[in-house]
Amino acid sequence: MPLAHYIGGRFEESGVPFELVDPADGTVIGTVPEADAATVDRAVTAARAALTGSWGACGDQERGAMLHRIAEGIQVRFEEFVAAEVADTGKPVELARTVDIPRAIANFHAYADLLWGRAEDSYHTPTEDGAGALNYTVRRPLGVVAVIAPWNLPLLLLSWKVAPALAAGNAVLAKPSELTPSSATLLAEVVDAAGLPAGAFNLLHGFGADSAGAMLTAHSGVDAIAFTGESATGSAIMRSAAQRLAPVSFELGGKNPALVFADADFEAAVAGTVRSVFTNAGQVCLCTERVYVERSIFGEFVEALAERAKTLRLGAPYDPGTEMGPLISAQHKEKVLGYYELAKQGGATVHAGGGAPDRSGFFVEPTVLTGLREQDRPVREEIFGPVCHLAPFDTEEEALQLANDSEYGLAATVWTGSLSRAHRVAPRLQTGIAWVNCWNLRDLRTPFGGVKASGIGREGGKHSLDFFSEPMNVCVKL
Ligand code: NAD
Ligand code: 6OD
Repeated sequence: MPLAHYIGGRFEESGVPFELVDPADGTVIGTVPEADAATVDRAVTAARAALTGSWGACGDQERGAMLHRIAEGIQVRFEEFVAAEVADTGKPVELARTVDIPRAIANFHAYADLLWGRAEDSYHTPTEDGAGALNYTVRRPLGVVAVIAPWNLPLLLLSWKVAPALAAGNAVLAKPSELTPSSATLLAEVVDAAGLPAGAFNLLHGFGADSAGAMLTAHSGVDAIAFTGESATGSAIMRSAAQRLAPVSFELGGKNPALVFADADFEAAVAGTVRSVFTNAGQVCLCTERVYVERSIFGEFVEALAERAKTLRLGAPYDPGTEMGPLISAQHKEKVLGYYELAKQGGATVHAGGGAPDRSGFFVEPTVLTGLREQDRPVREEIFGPVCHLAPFDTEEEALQLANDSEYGLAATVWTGSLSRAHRVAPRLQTGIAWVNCWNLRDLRTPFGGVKASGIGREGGKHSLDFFSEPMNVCVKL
């Protein structure tokens, strides 16, 4: 099926088409229709109708069953989803097979299951006549919610919000990134086959500013917005939502630090840092871009990391042995290379990489830098590429001060052999997530999100269900 919007249970291709490009070789691989204002309006109307129709009448059990069917539907078409994700992103096929698509499946199963574990407060309240009153909480969906997702983990991050939004009984308007529309379109087919009532899930393609994204966030028929993407986009969306006081949940950018103490398992810290810097070509919001290493092992650590970076095999997604793929677009490649240049001009020592290989596609080299000052832009700003800057520290206090000196606060990683240090340091990190001796180890029930410019609110487990629903107090005089 060609790429299409999915509105009120129907696929449609309205709107001016734009081109979809394969990042691995720069060729055009398809066209995508850009939703216009009338199309967005139709989708909002369809979603509102679903809330007052059969979707609104579904109980937890029915919605849970539908979510499980969606998960099973993705599983059945697993390789199609893998191929879609690989075509749009150029990522190594193994990454899509082991992370992106399994996690999307897990997201739907997890929120279907979580519906059953949900409990609400109830209180017996004393009254003067001695009979008392019963207070209890009812949770209701927010209504029509817009889910706007980025391109780096397309289906994983879209389903991370769509699954809890549907579980809580909302009608969803999903907009994937303009760069990665394919897996979301397959998801619409799976949702359709899973028998969700028309309008419960709708899909719109298009760009952000001055396009479908901005139209959704400004639409008076959209009751809430869940967004993952750049912090600057979050600000624009918040301004738009503020006009009508619509609630927002934001998962935004990061400039994540790793702290490597001399008492850490050296090999594990190097291997873990390689993963946390270079996975998905550094295009994961949780990737490490700043590495602080205790001075006594600094030189040895830099050398080990650079050695590994130099041997990472860049390649096409289906080439056996490919460890790192391209960046998402020519524009993003230009941005990342701009930071490499800025670092060199700023006096950085380049221990690995620093440029782009001579091949088609949007590849850049895995890059390891030292020697910049903390206030230099490549150390302060999110690059979102396969690059990190390392600096030494002398004390635990200094390590914490360096890690926390950032406008961002998404995730941090601590490598240490001391249990006491781990518990001392982790809670003092100004981030939403701290990993100790691991990276990106996820339990879907845990709170996920960032502080400072890295986000607003928490998602994950009951936190997502809390965002996507509103508690109401009922007080009954007995
Ligand atoms: P982006 O902000 O450019 O775009 C994300 C989505 O928002 C896309 O669908 C885009 O079309 C839409 N959009 C853009 N401008 C908009 C506007 N004015 N109004 C409404 N919608 C708009 O982000 P990106 O480049 O796709 O993704 C990379 C960024 O996302 C990085 O900063 C990364 O750190 C962040 N990210 C954060 C998390 C997290 O969980 N914290 C996860 C993944 C990515
Ligand atoms: O694992 C997740 O649930 C999650 N939200 C990951 C975000 C990755 C950012 O690129």
